[in-house]
Amino acid sequence: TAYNVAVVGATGAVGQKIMKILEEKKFPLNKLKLLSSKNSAGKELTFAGKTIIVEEAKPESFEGIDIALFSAGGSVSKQLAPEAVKRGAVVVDNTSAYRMDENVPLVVPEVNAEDIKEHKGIIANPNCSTIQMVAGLKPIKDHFGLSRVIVSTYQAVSGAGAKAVAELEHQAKQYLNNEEMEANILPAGSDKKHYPIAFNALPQIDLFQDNGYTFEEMKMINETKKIMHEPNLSVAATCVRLPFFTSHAESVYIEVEKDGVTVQDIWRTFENAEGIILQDDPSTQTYPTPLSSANKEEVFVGRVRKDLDNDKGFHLWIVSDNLLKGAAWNTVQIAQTLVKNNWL
Ligand code: 11C
Repeated sequence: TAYNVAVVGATGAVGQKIMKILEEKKFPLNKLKLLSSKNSAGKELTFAGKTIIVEEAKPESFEGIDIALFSAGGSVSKQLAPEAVKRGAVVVDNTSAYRMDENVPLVVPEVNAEDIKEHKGIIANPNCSTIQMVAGLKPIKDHFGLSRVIVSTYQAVSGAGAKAVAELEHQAKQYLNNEEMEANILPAGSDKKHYPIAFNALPQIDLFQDNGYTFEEMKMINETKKIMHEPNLSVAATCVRLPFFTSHAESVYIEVEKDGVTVQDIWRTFENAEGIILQDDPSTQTYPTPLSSANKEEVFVGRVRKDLDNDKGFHLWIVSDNLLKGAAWNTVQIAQTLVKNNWL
């Protein structure tokens, strides 16, 4: 069987990566429809050597579509995902619009693929920094139990969109030319104040919530509990933006439930885990970095250490491309799982 697939937000950074992966993985396509906002409609994009004209996304665009991959921002998903579902499509949504909706499965296939079965038309793709962390936590939970997670992130500017990427490039040039840096986007486009990201680190990703945590931090906390089916897991997050373009890195402290677990046990678990590549050898300075993991689909783990005071505590370093496993690749994986299991 081959499917009619729509990509909503086809001209955006994630939409482009989704198209590339659909082509590379030879997704069983009958027809590919490329949709965007009015502004980008009419653009010509190439897929598998053929030119496709991008159309403006409207409710009627989803007639005859089997699977719609949304990556055009929360308001577009709020408005058009139900229209797509009404017309018989299954939506995989890359925005935060439906993630915490109890009728919407929130899925990282290596962790909770089975949840896809329960969908009622919409499946949500988690936040990028959550995806790579839960991919690393799942094999630990399965083998040793998991009671606590404390994460600090080191996140790439591409997570904040193309304008943030351009802002970093511009500020870096200004700084090196001894000019004053202009800041208009980061830490959060819609917040009142903006600070330079070049040669800096910003402990704010997205807007502050009433409890003093940022929305990005709360996404990591709430989404992790939902994906792992662990409402009582203790999770804390501090999310920080750094001046590099691609891949989020995370320092993750975990506490396992089992006694006597060793670093070697954890290594073995990661070596056998789907979608994970262990890169951990201090003797050869082997560990993943944002640059080494960029443009790769796996989640990379290194720097596994036992806590010096808590026998059940371990420290991990988890790195992955935020636009691939963190967005486009996880989205296509969900679509692949849907069709492979006939769960449409
Ligand atoms: C960032 N994690 O790095 C965000 C971007 O909820 O899908 C992803 C936003 C989302 O700024």
